[in-house]
Amino acid sequence: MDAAQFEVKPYPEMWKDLDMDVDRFEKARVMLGEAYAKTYLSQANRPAKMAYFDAMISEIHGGRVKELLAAKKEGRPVVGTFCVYIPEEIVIAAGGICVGLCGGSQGSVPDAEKILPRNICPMVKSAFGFKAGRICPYFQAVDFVYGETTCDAKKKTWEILDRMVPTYVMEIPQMKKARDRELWLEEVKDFNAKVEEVAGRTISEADLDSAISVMNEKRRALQRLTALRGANPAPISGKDALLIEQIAFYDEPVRFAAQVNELCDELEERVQKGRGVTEAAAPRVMVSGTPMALPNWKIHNLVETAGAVIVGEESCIGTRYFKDLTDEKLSSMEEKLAALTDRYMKIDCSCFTPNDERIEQIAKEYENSGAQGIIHYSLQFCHTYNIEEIKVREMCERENIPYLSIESDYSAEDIGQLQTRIEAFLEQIRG
Ligand code: BJ8
Repeated sequence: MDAAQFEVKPYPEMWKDLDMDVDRFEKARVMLGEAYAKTYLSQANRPAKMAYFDAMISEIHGGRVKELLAAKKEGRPVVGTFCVYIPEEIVIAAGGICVGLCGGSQGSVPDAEKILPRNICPMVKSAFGFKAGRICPYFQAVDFVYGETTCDAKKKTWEILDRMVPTYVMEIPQMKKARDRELWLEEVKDFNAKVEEVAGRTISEADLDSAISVMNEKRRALQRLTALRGANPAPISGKDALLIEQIAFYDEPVRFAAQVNELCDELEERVQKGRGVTEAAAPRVMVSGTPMALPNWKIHNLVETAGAVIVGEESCIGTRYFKDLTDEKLSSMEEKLAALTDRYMKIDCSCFTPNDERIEQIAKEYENSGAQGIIHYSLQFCHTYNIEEIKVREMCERENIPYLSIESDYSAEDIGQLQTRIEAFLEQIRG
């Protein structure tokens, strides 16, 4: 797609109907389009099949929102999410849609800071600000928001967010003992009941079977993409892969999986021909840490502008979302809900203690990706990832893995300093 022609399409009438601040949102739309064209469409040698994902961004404020509104008209529930602990299969089984709400932009942070404390995670502030400022069509369209008891910033924000949009909170335990699993299973059952209530229908075993297979298919497609990034030279940029991982949270899952698989077919061909987005000698970096919600492309942009390629994201907008599948060969509803619980319990978020499986997972992904160094990325004020960083660093020291730790927010203030640190890190890898 031509960068000069690219725009995020406007839908002012629909935004007005959704009670949005249309004038403000119009400015955000233009800015997003410009940032996208500059960050994405300027890349050389992109796979042709990225065209679908460019179109998804072009239609982010319209086409997909229309689909959500049409679903709502049919009485299908639309659930806004912020965390990969939501058992999406249950929503899909009820004919509903899960949509990951944006939380990766500095633009909505001042709206949040009028209400919330300033010294909390930028992702929480950004997401909350989108609702407070009425500048996100998805937030305006959802039936309810799914919240969870992971970190303190999120769980206390739900109480305030609930004043603006119904917010359902699922209790996620902080440990993974047998009694925690029991509690978790009960919570999954409660969520099932909540979704049935909103949908006005009962979820059958067949509904759940088909939803589990839809989500497994989607996760398999993303696993395939990750595996292909292990080739040298990398057949796709880290920026493009991150974009796909971000779009995974709001696109229709069957269509999305088909598009990722088509892209993977193209990437397989590239790998066979030894064709990459950079030369084989370019430093290969893996990123690990907190999620990078749309449109947070800060670290990927800096690293790849400096001549390296990112080959993996150990993150919730990354492998933590799709590394585990759900067992499909179970007969009763009880067993299926238990299988879902077991699948979600494998997610290794730093909100758990202990969480050593995440350190093992990072080492495994590092090896599989053929990376030559790890950047640990933590959002400012995220205590759990910031403290768990100690164990990631120790593992890297033990294994002699070049390592850089970055703590950042969404502002542009630290760009110069980050650029210098990233360049020095890449020099270390090159050396
Ligand atoms: S499963 S990582 S999506 S909780 S970065 S808001 S933890 S202060 S996002 Fe997360 Fe679920 Fe865990 Fe994943 Fe809080 Fe930290 Fe902010 Fe975070």
